[in-house]
Amino acid sequence: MKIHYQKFVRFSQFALGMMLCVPLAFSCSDAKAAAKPQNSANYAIAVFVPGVVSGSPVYEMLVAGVKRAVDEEVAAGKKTTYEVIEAGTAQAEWGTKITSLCADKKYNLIISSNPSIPQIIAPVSEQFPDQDFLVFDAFNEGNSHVTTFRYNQREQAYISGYQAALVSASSMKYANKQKKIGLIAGQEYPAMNDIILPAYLEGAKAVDPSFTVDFRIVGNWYDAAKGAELARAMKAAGVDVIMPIAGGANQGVVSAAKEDGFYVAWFDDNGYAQAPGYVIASSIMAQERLAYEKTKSWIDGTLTRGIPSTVGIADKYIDFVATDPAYIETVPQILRDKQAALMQKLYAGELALPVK
Ligand code: RBF
Repeated sequence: MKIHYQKFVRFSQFALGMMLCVPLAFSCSDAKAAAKPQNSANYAIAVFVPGVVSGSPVYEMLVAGVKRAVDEEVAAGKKTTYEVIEAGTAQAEWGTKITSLCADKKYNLIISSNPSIPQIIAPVSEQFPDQDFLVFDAFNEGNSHVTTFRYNQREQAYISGYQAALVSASSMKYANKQKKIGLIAGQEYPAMNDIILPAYLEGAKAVDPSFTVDFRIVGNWYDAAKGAELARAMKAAGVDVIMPIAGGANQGVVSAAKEDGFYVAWFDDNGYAQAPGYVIASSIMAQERLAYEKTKSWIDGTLTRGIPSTVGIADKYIDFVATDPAYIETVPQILRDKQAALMQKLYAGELALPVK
């Protein structure tokens, strides 16, 4: 009985799959064929957020970029849609959630972001070989349905470390004599341990080779109380500038900075408004622009699929925000000039910081 039932279920799933799949496949290829000359395709896009959007600059920018691309399609009269699916903080569930998204067969494209995603979608992509994925802040080779873009985070973290060290070594109000800066991460992962942390130290050492980094882990991407607790302990241990890369937990670091008096080097987007007078750097990745551009090129059929790309300072996908009034007010001219000189060297290619 049971076997029959399972067989029946399997058959019905298959039959249902075929019923859903065949028209979808046809409508999809029809749409794609017509996409270029008539620009008339309608697509359904899922934005799979591995975590929660609010409080995480990378995810806020991701959603904003896709939204801008889809809004333009809609304004041009197309029925392209996007849906944001927050996978939540239980990382063990992300694989199952992505699988069921594919099984829904509702989405022509699944967009996501973070370095762990390619590994999670590898088995899913085998199961659903026609499903297209576009993943930012990630690297993957050898799958024509998985297109990745990563940022040169050696550049991004180097300019932060350089600025953090300039401020720490200065006579600014909250700077002390110790050559110690901090980094608080949500969790450890290869891009953090092998690229961001070493480059942050590398940038600091370019100011003074005696700099060290106090590196601590929240253990998740949401616990602001833990973020504040770590930041306070670091400040007590002589750290005067902290770079938080911990999603929602960043807010704890910001409030500890205001209460205990230390500086914050913000990462990923413009963070000067988080705590004017305390935020001394904003080392940004142009994830909103990249997500917008690549969603658009996927829609119009011009995206080179299956190829990993790395973007950085040369094309302004990595940059330092030096024009914000809160930056100009907080950081003395002499330090801003030094940061600007570093950026000039990077823009001009006189200093090259490639990622392997
Ligand atoms: N960054 C966030 O801002 N919020 C997150 O919830 C978040 N979750 C992550 C989960 C994993 C498994 C990994 C590997 C990274 C995560 N990141 C998160 C970090 C993000 O991808 C990126 O490295 C940092 O934002 C620095 O650019």
